[in-house]
Amino acid sequence: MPIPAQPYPYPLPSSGLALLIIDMQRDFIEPGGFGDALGNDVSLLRAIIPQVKALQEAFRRYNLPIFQTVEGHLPDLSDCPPSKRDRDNGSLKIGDRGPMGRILVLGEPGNGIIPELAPLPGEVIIPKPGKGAFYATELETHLQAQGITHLIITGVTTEVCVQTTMREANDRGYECLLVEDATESYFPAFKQATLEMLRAQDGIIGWTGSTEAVLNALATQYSAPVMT
Ligand code: C5J
Repeated sequence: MPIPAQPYPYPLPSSGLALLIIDMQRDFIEPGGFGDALGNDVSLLRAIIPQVKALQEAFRRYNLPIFQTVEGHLPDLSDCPPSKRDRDNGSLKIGDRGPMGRILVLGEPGNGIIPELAPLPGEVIIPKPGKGAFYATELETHLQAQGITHLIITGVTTEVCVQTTMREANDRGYECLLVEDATESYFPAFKQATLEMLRAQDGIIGWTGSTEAVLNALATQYSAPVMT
């Protein structure tokens, strides 16, 4: 069953579907992290947690793969271009020590996924040094190994890491649907513009649709494994 979406229904495959959750880490969503240090109102991003959680639970129910990413750098910052660190004029720079440990450094408390969306054992977390989830990561290897062709995309922030990832995925041939109410930005106008540009020109980058539409289609197309 296709998912009602824009610019036209998204072809839900019988296999090869995965959920991609981008950067739902404390650094962006909780006070004291990178997003806060840059002067953003991080409470805006919390609004999508119930929708992302509902999708995460549905994918688990139907035994479909889930991949989460976190943006972060090695402790010696050898994978952080000086340009990225220098262009950040916030109160704390990447690698500086803040209330949740070193900003945007892998393994620090702030780099962890928020407790509401904690992965289960065996679910893959992809650390990524860039904005796109395909750049310098193992994501594509995982997707290819599991025969994934279609991605349902969620997370933050819409116009930065989510959009960059969806463009990277599209260039690699993945059919992507961005879930409108399961992605958020510190800047509502940027979110809206991103949704419109991704689905423009007959889905030049892909589709956008609602959590409800995705959940309904999943329930129709897939069945939960029978517990014995
Ligand atoms: C940013 C992200 N905004 N996850 N990262 O720096 O969108």
